[in-house]
Amino acid sequence: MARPKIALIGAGMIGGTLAHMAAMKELGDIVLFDIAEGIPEGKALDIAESGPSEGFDASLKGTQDYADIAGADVCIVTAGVPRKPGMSRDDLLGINLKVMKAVGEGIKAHAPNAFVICITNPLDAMVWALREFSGLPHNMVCGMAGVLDSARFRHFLAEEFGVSMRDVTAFVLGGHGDTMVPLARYSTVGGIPLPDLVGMGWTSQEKLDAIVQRTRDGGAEIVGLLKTGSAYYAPATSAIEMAVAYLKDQKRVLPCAAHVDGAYGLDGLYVGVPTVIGAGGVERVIDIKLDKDEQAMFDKSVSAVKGLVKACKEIDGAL
Ligand code: TXD
Repeated sequence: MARPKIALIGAGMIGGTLAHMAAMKELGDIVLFDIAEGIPEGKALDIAESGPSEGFDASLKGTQDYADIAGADVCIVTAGVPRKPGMSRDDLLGINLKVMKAVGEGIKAHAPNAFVICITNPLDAMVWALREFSGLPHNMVCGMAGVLDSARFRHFLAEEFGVSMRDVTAFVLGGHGDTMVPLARYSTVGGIPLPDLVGMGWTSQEKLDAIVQRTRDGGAEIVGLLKTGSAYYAPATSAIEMAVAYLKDQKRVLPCAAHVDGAYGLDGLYVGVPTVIGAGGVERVIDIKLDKDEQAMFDKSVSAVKGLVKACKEIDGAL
């Protein structure tokens, strides 16, 4: 049986890390696409040259030609530009919307059967735009944010409790960014919900609130430290986890930006929700019951995402 084909659109910091991880895990043959000449070719060659020491069998190719992604099983999209000083949110939105148009059309023409994971920011709006431009079925296009946000939450909780992060589960809903909704009562240590752990004296409500806030600010914390870019190791790992769930039909329960139509009272909006990911792509959206406070936070997040989508529609009349 031929190896799966993984197309990485964007060969920057996350794209390069994705290629390295996918090769090390032998997920399949890898095509790195970028408009920047030499970058995808150089990264592909450099990673391929780590193969003999690492002992993986995977071919890597760098390209500027969408024809090379033909027949890809998975496409992970990181293409875009970051926000620079003096650039407004709408400036960024306009530029990355054009990028999504080019990428969406490339996928539509060459890899219409792929499972597509979008990472480009602003995430919830870009995944929506990518779906519109590619025309792929909604269940085959999703966005990576929740896995990363909940991984950050789990890491902070494991540190606070002095336990293995493997035994910490966490739930994060809503849009990626300031309005994300970490759900304490659905987050557990060995099955014990966080509010119970507060009651048991494992931590205080104040400390838990501070961890929730640190999770919301997780991306900014890394940007503040790196100064020249944003996080890439954990974002890449998170997307790989989703790609593996699809390729191996794992039926993993993972939070991601999925098309929600019916659940949560929404009629067709991409936003972060718990899902089941398997060979059918996003196979199911899990519609959990929210309490009043959680619902209020989720509503705020939903209206922020709706605002971004509306701004996209105003920028590109075709949408
Ligand atoms: O949780 C999340 N979703 C995120 C999102 C977490 C961290 C970072 N997140 C976003 O991912 C970030 O705000 C960016 O929008 C993307 C990619 O981050 P990365 O750090 O990899 O950005 P780079 O290094 O700037 O890489 C972007 C590449 C760069 O090589 C450009 O030349 C390329 O995208 N690019 C394109 N490739 C193909 N086609 C087009 N049109 C194009 N335009 C730029």
